[in-house]
Amino acid sequence: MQFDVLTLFPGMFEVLNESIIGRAKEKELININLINIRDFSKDKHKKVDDTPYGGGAGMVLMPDVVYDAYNSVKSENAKVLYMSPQGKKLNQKKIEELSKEEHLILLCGHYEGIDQRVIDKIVDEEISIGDYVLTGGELPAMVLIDSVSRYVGGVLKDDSTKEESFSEGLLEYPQYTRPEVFENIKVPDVLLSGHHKNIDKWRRRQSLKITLNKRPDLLDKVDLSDEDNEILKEIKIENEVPNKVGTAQN
Ligand code: 4FM
Repeated sequence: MQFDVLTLFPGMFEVLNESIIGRAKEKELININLINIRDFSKDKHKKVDDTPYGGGAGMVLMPDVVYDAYNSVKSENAKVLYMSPQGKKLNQKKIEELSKEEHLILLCGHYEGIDQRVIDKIVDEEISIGDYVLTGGELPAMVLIDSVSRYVGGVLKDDSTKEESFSEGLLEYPQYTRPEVFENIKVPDVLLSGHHKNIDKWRRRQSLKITLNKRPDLLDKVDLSDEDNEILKEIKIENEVPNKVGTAQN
């Protein structure tokens, strides 16, 4: 998958050389091409921004500079995304959808923004990673690249994206590893039992319980089986009962 990033700060993207995304780049499963918008300045002082018409604070990225940067990487089937707090909220569904594209061009804004005319001309979709304002679109672009790349074939060692309960709208069950006893706290017995059907049932119950207790809003959107709904009813009753000392509530 091809990512082209239009940015004034290409150095920020060094973090993508580490860990899973770094390996995906080495294996050429993804390619991340960083385009410094400043290279397309028309000016001997490499100026890329100017004061806003109508007045006001800050500076605005000039449209011709951004347009030339875009023209240097555009392709027939590229989708152009503008990272901005005004965008559609990024979620797991959108991430999976974007992973089916072969070419994404990510436009990172700074200062007070980018001249609206070039946004209207080149941008297919405005994307936000959340309701807060950052100093630039670089961190959001990296969030998008990381989350989308997980869906590219071969990037994850064991493609956990399919079984991820988050993909279907639930939170993940808790994980445990050695030692069996840590600070007097034992790993739940069922996980040591080798009884795979019971382990799956326990994990499903944990996912439902954790989602109910931490993010009940997620349960409104997820479609649950009749058995899931029965388990949820049990969990709600359990939640009303004070825990007896020494009794694990799993
Ligand atoms: C801030 C871009 C102001 C443009 C930024 C303007 C952001 C976000 C973000 C920086 N991007 N989700 N939140 N970008 O804050 O995606 Cl005008």
